[in-house]
Amino acid sequence: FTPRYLADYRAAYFSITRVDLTFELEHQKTRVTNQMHFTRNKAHNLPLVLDGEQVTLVSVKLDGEILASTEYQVDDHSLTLAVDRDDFQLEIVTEINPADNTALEGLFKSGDAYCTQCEAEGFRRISYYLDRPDVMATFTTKVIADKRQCPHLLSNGNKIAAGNLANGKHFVQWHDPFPKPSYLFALVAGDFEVLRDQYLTMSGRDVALEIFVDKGNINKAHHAMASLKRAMAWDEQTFGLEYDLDIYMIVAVDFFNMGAMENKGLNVFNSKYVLADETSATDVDYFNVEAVIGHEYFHNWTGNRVTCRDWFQLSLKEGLTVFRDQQFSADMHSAAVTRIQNVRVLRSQQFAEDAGPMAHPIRPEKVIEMNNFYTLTVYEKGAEVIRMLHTILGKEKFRQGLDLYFSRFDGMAVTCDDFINAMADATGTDLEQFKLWYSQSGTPLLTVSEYYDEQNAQYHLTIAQSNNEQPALHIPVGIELITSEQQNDAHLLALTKAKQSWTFEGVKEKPVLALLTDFTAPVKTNFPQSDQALACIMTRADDEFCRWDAGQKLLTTYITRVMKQPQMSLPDSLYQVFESILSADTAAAFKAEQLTLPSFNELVDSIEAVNPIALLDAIETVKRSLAKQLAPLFLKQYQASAQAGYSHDGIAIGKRALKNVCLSYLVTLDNHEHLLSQQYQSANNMTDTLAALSCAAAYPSQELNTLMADFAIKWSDNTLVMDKWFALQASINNDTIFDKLSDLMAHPLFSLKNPNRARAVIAAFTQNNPRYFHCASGRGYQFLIEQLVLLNDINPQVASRLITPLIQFKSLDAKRQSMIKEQLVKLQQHDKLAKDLQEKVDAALA
Ligand code: B3K
Ligand code: ZN
Repeated sequence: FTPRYLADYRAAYFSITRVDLTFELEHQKTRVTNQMHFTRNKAHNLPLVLDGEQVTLVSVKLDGEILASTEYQVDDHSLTLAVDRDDFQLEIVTEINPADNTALEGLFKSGDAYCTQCEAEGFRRISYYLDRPDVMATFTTKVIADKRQCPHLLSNGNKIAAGNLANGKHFVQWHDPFPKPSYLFALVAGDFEVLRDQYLTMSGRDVALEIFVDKGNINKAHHAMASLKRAMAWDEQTFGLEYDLDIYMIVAVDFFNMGAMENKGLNVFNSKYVLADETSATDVDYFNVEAVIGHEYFHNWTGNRVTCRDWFQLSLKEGLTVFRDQQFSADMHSAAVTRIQNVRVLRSQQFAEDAGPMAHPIRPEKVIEMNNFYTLTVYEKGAEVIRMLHTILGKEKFRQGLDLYFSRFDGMAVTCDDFINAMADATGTDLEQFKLWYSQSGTPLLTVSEYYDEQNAQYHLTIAQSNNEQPALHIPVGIELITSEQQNDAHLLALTKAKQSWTFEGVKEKPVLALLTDFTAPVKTNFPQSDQALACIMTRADDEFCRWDAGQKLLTTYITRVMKQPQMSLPDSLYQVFESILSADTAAAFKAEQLTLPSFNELVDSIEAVNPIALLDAIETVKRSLAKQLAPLFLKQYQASAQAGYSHDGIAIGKRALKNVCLSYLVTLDNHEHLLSQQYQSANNMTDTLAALSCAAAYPSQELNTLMADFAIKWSDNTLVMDKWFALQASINNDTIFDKLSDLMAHPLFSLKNPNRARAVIAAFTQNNPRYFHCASGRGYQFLIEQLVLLNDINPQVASRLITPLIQFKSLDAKRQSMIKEQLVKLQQHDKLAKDLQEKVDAALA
């Protein structure tokens, strides 16, 4: 497989201005008639080369004349045609097979419904096309299907015609007036229930809102609808951005490779991010539905109206849109808790990616399979880069920059540099050094040292940055100096050199430094602080992120020490810190975050030659010691957080989170299992039910199988809840797990063809069951490889996501590294390995 390079970008030799599509939908033989209007770009005499994969070519017409098969060439991935006209019409008819499309790219079936996924390069599996984001055309789409099977026929834009046809068929025709790349094309056909509503935009236009769900699910779509309306209002208020078509549709499907897709006017969603009601969805599910609905909606401006010139620029739309959805969530909920959760994701997953074999800058330079680059780096680190701009420029100037960006580039396909230049020009800021964030991979390390000069009342601070010898970045560093003064002294430092010092005058005593307020930059820090200093930050910093982070730092220190010295006892000061957290009068949601120990994934990366089992034992020991020492307090807090009825406001959600963290401590102690069955039996919502079951899976007892069986009977006909059941089963923490996994894979409700189900077992095992994934026999690694071999042939994109924990082995002990490599070599030799997995395995073994 040959890589593509950013440096090789060339503008397209032809443009497509208008596309007229007709789909005659049939289960195994769908016919696609694609009329395209082409113009030649500048003078050249190169042939037209269209992308096409896994399509059967039926016919080609040039300006109405049918072409003989000698007049063009077709291979596995393209159709080449020499044309001497500057302006011409091409009609290409292809046949495709949606029923057998298990890769879920292009046109496929989710149950009985037809749907599409074209990003990044799926349109070429529908028809021959210039399948690249800088080719933008207006689309008219006619969908023809059986009226009984598919009463709803949907595509992008506005409905312009509909009618009945012979043989029980009907058609609907759609027109999207906004020029768009093929990756934003969508078609859906099926039998759905529709939740309808409307939204009055800030300029007074009425927009019809429609959410399509499987029959029987309409009552689970209300939260999604309310979230959509909140997102629309938020984008108007925050960025002055209004929706532009007369209708906005969302379709929920069960078979989907990722979360959702922002197709113009017709979002297709994994049903997991649409459906929610209080009995079947957890608080986290509710949060995620709102966040993903927001994210896809925000793409209408950041992604659709202004799109990417080429796929290397993916972060242009994804980093910016993730930043926007994070801000939206922060405004709808606790800003501090939302930020803490963003940072946990970065530290537990993005940092590992950036240190692993697939590390890449947020604007990658070399790609083999584009789908491999929808990464935590492009999305989450990309969002951090936008956040740093927001921090450096401030809210108002950031808005001015964004306004200029839209007025300059509306309707265009542009680059990350175009974006930064607009921000620089609008605000008169030099962002040349800042641009380096787009071309460097790896997580910078800040090494901090301080010196207090009592005589001169001066505080000296020195920060050095390093990241694999790469040039210095512009890093905004928020700090607070805490002294006995009433007010803490807050600053935003601009770290632009490899090493830089600051002097603060009039500091009457040695301050305690709270570093990286609100986590102003996606960096690691090397700044050892005493337990006392950390305790001081935990109670006295104004910045809530720093208060939380100081606690995590303290815990990390002790977990790593216990790992090296399992017999050591924890100091009283640590217990005291926890005691004061538990007894403090802080918001429940924040307290729950403070009580949550740093996870295995957050820690594993920073320890060299780590034995994962020893690390897990250390986390467990610290947790159990805290639970033992403070049992009465945990129990009191647990009981005090119980709620009589169910409600879904922030306070209630926070209380549930706090209660369930306390539960997770209490169950580490002997004779507390009864709490689990009690909570399971009395729960009136999925959050509490699932919390009880997860604890039961983490500390399996006799009771576990009874609870799991009861749960399965109750929910057997709810797909999304059964995914939770499969995930719980895969995370059972005892050595029956490998038999369990075989049983799960053989379960009548299991299928590797359904990505949610495949992830529910495989990712749940590798992520939530690290003790057995990393078990010394290597069986965990072997299990994953066996599944990947099967998935490679079914759905390479899903396979490629699931391999992640196997390629990030750098910090593991030598024995495990060699077991993993041995498995990877086996996979590498598998014939017909899709390029998705090939790219990653080759990188890991390089
Ligand atoms: N843009 C899509 C992701 C497409 C992934 C293609 N493999 C969803 C999103 O980021 O909003
Ligand atoms: Zn996105």
